[in-house]
Amino acid sequence: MKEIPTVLRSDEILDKVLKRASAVSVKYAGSKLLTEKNKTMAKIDCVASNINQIFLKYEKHFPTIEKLNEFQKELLDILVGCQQLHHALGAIKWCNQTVKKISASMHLRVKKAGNIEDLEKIRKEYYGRVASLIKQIAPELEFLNHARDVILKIPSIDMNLPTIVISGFPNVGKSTLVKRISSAEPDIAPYPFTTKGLIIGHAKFNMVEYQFIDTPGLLDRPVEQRNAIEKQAIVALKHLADVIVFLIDPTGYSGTVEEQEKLLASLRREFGNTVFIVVETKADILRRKNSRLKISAETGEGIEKLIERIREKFKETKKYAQIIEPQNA
Ligand SMILES: Nc1nc2c(ncn2[C@@H]2O[C@H](COP(=O)(O)OP(=O)(O)OP(=O)(O)O)[C@@H](O)[C@H]2O)c(=O)[nH]1
Ligand SMILES: [Mg+2]
Repeated sequence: MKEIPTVLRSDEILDKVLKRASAVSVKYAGSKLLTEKNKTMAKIDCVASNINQIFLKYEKHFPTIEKLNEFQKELLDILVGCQQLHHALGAIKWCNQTVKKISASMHLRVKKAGNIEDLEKIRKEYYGRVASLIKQIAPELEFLNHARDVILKIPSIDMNLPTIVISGFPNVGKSTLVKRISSAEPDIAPYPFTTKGLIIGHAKFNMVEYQFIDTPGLLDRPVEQRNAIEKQAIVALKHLADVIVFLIDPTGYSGTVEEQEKLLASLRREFGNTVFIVVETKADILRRKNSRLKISAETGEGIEKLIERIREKFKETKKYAQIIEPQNA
């Protein structure tokens, strides 16, 4: 998603616009009263136009929810909440319009003012009303700044590339595999739930670029019990995966094989139309006797075969037909 400017706090906005307004000066207009009237109006305009500028920038740079694809929408909803985002953007729009209306009505009062004291009163009243409006949306501004930080961390995903999503229980070695196979640089650690978001890497095999997605580990539990971290993995499986590589760690370091098999079965039910490759990992520690592909992401054993399998299996996907595989692939 695109660049978003830092969202200022309400006190920062007030500071900024009032400082600018205090620096406003006008030419002598023939009388002191007229000059002061022009100055007051210029200050009001300065505050209103600076607020407008700041808020329009936010409105423009935050993603428009309706324009996002299903993956982005669902991910944004998990990470920040689409409704809250919509509400916060609505609040700044409302604030901006209200400032404009107040400014226009103050203009009329300035025109009618009969002396300099009245002008001073009008200016103070205007600043007070603007300040209370901006303070009123302080929670929304804070929320937007938090949303900005989250949105900027969302990796950019090319929906047209062949996409392989790596899934499995926590700690089975998903990140180690994605790091070995692609350009991604995920954190790897000997404990579960190290990966907390989606991490993208790329790799080219036979001139075709593939996109690999490292996901947070999943436990075998119903959707309603899944936390926001796990839900991101589900969104990737649902919207991005052409091929799902499901890792099973047979060593017992990542939960029992039975639990992992149950998760696999439930994902197969949920994503029945997606091609699965089931791989047993950590083969350098334990190699069971079965027909599944065995790899060690640690030593590199079996990785070439896995790449072969991914390329083969990708040919079974809908996206394959849309992508021109070189004749010699
Ligand atoms: N011996 C051995 N250790 C491995 C292998 N793959 C990963 N590990 C180790 O297993 C631990 C977990 O690896 P990660 O790649 O972080 O596992 P993950 O599945 O991404 O874990 P989460 O992000 O927490 O879900 C680390 O200590 C890795 O070094 C492997 O093939 N062999
Ligand atoms: Mg990981």
